[in-house]
Formats: sequence, C-alpha cells, structure tokens
Amino acid sequence: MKLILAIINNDDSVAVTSALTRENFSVTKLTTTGGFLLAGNTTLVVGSDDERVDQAEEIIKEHSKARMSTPDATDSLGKGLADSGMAPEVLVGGATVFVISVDRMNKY
Ligand code: 2BA
Repeated sequence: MKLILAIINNDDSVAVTSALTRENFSVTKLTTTGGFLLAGNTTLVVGSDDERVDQAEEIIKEHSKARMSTPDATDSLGKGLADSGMAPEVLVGGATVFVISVDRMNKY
C-alpha cells in the first residue's frame, strides 16, 4: 500500500477530489499553506493499493493546472514584498505529489 500526498491549487481541489472519489479512491482533504508564497493550497491524502497509484497520479495530473502566482499581499511578508515592488511571480503547480510506502493501514 502507498500513501499519496498531493499538494494542489485550491481552485483545482473540487475537480481533483471529485474525479478521485468517482474512481473509488478514498480522499482526505487538508487545508495547507505553502511555505514560499504563504498562500493557501490544498493537500490531498490518498491511501491506495500499489497497483492503483499510477491511476491516482494520472487523475491528479489531469485535473491540476499550473498558474503564475505572487506572495499573499495580506500576509506581512507578502505585503512587504508587494510594497517594495519586489514581489516575485512564480509558476505554481499543477501538483506536487509524494508517494510514500505504508507498512500497515488499520481501521478500528
Ligand atoms: P510554496 O512553498 O508557496 O511555493 C510556491 C511556488 O514558489 C513553487 O511552486 C515554486 O515555483 C516557488 N518556490 C518555492 N520555494 C522556492 C524557493 N525557495 N525559491 C524560489 N522559488 C520557490 P511549486 O514547486 O509548484 O510548489 C507548490 C507548493 O507545493 C508549494 O507552495 C509547497 O506548498 C508545496 N511543495 C512544493 N515542493 C515541496 C517540497 N519539496 N516539500 C514540501 N512541499 C512542497
């Protein structure tokens, strides 16, 4: 069994989650924040049989789009950068995906 951690854009989270559940994957959605932009993103946790990991990754890839983004101007660091005119615009995503081996999964 594998644990998939997929960091995706908030705007893609409904499409990705729906597509995964439609294909009978179990998904847990976490509200997360990127350390560089300090902007909200979404992390999906998916426990999957080894043989279905590629399918899950394909679904995540299909529904995740890359976007240009700048630091969150409501955050103090982002505001400082924006005020100085030095806010970098960076390419974010589509999805950053980690696949981790799982020793055991139990439900009690
Ligand atoms: P953030 O950390 O907010 O990063 C947003 C984007 O900023 C990144 O897009 C990348 O283009 C750029 N970036 C990040 N760190 C940078 C740095 N030290 N110097 C210059 N540019 C930098 P993505 O690579 O697509 O990452 C999107 C989000 O995925 C990240 O949001 C973070 O939440 C997560 N992520 C990406 N790689 C990760 C990793 N190795 N470990 C943990 N989380 C990661």
